[in-house]
Amino acid sequence: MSSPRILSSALLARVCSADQAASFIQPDMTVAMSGFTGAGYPKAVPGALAGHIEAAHARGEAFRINVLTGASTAPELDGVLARANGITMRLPYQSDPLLRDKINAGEMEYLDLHLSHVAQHAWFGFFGKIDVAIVEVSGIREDGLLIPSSSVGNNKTWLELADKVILEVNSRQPAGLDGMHDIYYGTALPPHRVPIPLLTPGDRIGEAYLRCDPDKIVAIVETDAPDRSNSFSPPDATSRQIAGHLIEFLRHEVAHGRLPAGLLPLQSGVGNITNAVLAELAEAGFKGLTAFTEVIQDAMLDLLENGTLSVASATALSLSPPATLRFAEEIDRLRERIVLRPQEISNHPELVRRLGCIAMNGMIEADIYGNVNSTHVMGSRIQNGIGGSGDFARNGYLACFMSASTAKGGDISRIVPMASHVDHTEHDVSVIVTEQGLADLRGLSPKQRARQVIANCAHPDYRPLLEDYFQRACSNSFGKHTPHLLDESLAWHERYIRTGSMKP
Ligand code: 0RQ
Repeated sequence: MSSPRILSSALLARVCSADQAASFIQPDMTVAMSGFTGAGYPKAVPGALAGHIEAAHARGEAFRINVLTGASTAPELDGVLARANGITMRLPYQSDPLLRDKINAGEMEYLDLHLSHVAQHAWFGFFGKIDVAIVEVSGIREDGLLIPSSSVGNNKTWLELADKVILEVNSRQPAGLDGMHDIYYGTALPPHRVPIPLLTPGDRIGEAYLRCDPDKIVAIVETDAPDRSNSFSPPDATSRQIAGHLIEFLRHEVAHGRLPAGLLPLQSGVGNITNAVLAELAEAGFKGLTAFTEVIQDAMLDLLENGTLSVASATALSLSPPATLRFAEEIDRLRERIVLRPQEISNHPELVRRLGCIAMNGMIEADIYGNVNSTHVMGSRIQNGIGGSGDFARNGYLACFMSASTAKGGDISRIVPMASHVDHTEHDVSVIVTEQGLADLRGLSPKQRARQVIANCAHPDYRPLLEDYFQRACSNSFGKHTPHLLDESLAWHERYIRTGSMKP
């Protein structure tokens, strides 16, 4: 037996079927898997495991596991395990519709964490013992080192902490990924930590390969399957307006000497709006920018190709099918300019603070005082998770949050009197942008911020309602520092749940 992607003859002997590999996983185990924004997740073993779980349930036996990943995965992982009712606890970020429904129906537990915290919390022992790691790689070298796949996520930590390791070797991942990764092995537990020697986004401070004790590798499954590809719609009028406001602001900051001409390292969340902002940066004539971010999406690839971006550091790719093809074709040139790192480094608060990242992320809603909700619809239904938005917003040079001013055809205002859930507090938010305009909250008191947010960001249908709320709160609030009418502050959300619209 031979395989062009598995060059270690000792390990080749451990190749088996996904079904055989899945049999190493028993009820109540904690299983740590690769995968980040639909890239580099195991594609075969979770499906086989879901089959085992369903068979056990059909026999009347309990079978659920705890699932840890890097971030969101795909229907072949989160989807199949959710459908099989196979998950007790899932962390740290998800975006699968089936899984989301199970969480919101109260049928399983979900722990939403800052992505930079996951590896260290695992090392601290906060998640208990990790029984099995299932990690996709793009190849195994003769010396047993693992060539990472299209995402790195927490794989270094999973391989080190798990009792047993199952590898999926995916030959669909471009062989040219070899050399694109930078796995830093210098992290430690306090009090033994030392500064991370990364000075610019493109620095390589570690090794190109993942290490794994060969004795822990119990099974290797060969796959040939694509990542879940994200598709991006072309920027619509709303995202172009949002991008326009943000770029005008960045230009203004450069003109006033608060940002250098090449800006500061960009962090850009996933989604159509952030994709549109990146696209507009090229149009606006910026050159030689850098990115220190989590995910490389389509527009970032365009910027690397046209010279707007000189280098991008991330932990994962998240590309549409056409961009995936382009990436594979140009991988030899891109390898010099893309560095994929463990998420504890790509999102590291110390590095984000020192580099001075410009954080640009989406939001569910913001309140008039600048508190931002990134995760919960109507305060109680999880949408995805905080992801890396907090790692970058809290520590970056600028924390920008963007969304359309309304949702659900105008029935929901995304600027509200009081956020129904807070992920990013008023202390961590610099700029809020909607298609209506931009509120620069830096240096402003709560009441000054409220005036900016209402005037610049609220939709005209809701602006008078917010003005009315704010004025009455200023007159009647118990305290006049951050005025609120507590019996009304969440009434808009309550009205939406009751009537289907926030409008009175
Ligand atoms: O639902 O598609 O069913 O209509 O929420 O909203 O406007 O399409 O926005 O896709 O940019 O997502 C915050 C979720 C925004 C995202 C969030 C409904 C809306 C729609 C999505 P439908 P949009 P986006 C790096 C950074 C946290 C993680 C992060 C996110 C759906 O940006 O997950 O930043 N952020 N990571 O209709 C009710 C509201 C609503 C609402 C939107 N106020 N009330 N429903 N929706 N606002 C990346 C990683 O960390 C991996």
